[in-house]
Amino acid sequence: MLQLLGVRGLSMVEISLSRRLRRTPFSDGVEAAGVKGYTVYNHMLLPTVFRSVEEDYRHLKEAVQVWDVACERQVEIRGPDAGRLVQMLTPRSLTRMLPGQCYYVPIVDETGGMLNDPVAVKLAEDRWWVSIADSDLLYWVKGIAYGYRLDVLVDEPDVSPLAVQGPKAEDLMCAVFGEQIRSLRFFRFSLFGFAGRDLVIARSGYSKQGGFEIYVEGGDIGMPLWNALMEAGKAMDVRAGCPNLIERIESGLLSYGNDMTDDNTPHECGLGRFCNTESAIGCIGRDALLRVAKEGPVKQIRAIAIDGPPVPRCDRHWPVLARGQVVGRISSAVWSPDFKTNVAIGMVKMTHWDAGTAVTVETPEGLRDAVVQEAFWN
Ligand code: THG
Repeated sequence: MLQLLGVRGLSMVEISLSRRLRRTPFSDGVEAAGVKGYTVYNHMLLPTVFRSVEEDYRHLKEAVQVWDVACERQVEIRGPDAGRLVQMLTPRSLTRMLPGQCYYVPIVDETGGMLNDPVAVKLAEDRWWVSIADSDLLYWVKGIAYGYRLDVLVDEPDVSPLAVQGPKAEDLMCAVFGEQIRSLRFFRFSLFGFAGRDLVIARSGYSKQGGFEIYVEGGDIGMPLWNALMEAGKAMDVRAGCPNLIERIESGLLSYGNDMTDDNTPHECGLGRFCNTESAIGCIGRDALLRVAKEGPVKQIRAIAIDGPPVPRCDRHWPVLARGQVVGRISSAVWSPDFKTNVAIGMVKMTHWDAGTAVTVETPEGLRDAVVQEAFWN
């Protein structure tokens, strides 16, 4: 029986809810909207599907969605040593970063291994939010603050991101927050009023359809804001949505824990463009990364097109083969209705990472021909 499950897989299982699996300030709205699937992210509920992954995808690319991404928890760092501490975490140089800016920052340990890939939000010289992916970064940051006797406070504040994504996102945001929204630049934030409170709003988000992220400070205004967006967006066909597996693979957005772990350097992840290791003085993984960056990685994340009909759910690595030898592994894969092929993200050895290289992918449903791509599909 166990073997049968292993072979055929479970199509549906129930996640048992408890206090350990945290709800969000928007969970009531998500449930009322008919959420059909959840995953767990930072010990919190993250919706994965409303109507179907394909219907959600089509709607995201044509209209506007409101996403409960409260699971993108904030590690707040404040105090005189805040800037110094954030630079200790990342090989991306922060010396030119100003308050009002957001940076996508690889976070590395002393070996150069990726611990997280958050968005850093610089609120002030002495106050930062690190908007984390799915790993318990808080404890690493607290440990460094304590171990180095830094003059900072590190905690997880009551701040829950709500994303508004899709081609009509700007119109919807204007209806709720005013025309000033339009002048917000990519990866910049400003303060906007709602219910008598000032909220950080950035032009950013985990899709390439355009949009914003509202850092909702105070869970009590979560549902009032959710309802205001749903009401204002009626004429734009606004719907509850969530990070979409198809769209994020097409867009080349990486998923920590899926596409990379602490076994990978930023360079292996193709995040070398977010590293200025030479000038990132103080970064804990600096020496290790200077060494690996000099040689260059021997394997790297690539976009890969997998031939044939829709692949099954990818919930484990699928070997990538060439002449019968393992030359890599697929970590994310799904059928793309727009590209009419299976789009995938995988780690491939340098001998086989050139665009156009033909490989074979060992899926749970058999071998498939596949081709390494020049870039992602966007
Ligand atoms: N927004 C916020 N927090 C987050 C995410 C987010 N925390 C978890 C997770 N997502 C972190 N991972 C990513 C991955 C990619 C991007 C943002 C967060 C991203 N990348 C763009 C790219 O790669 O093209 C832009 C990067 C840039 O140009 O600086 O946006 O989505 N708050």
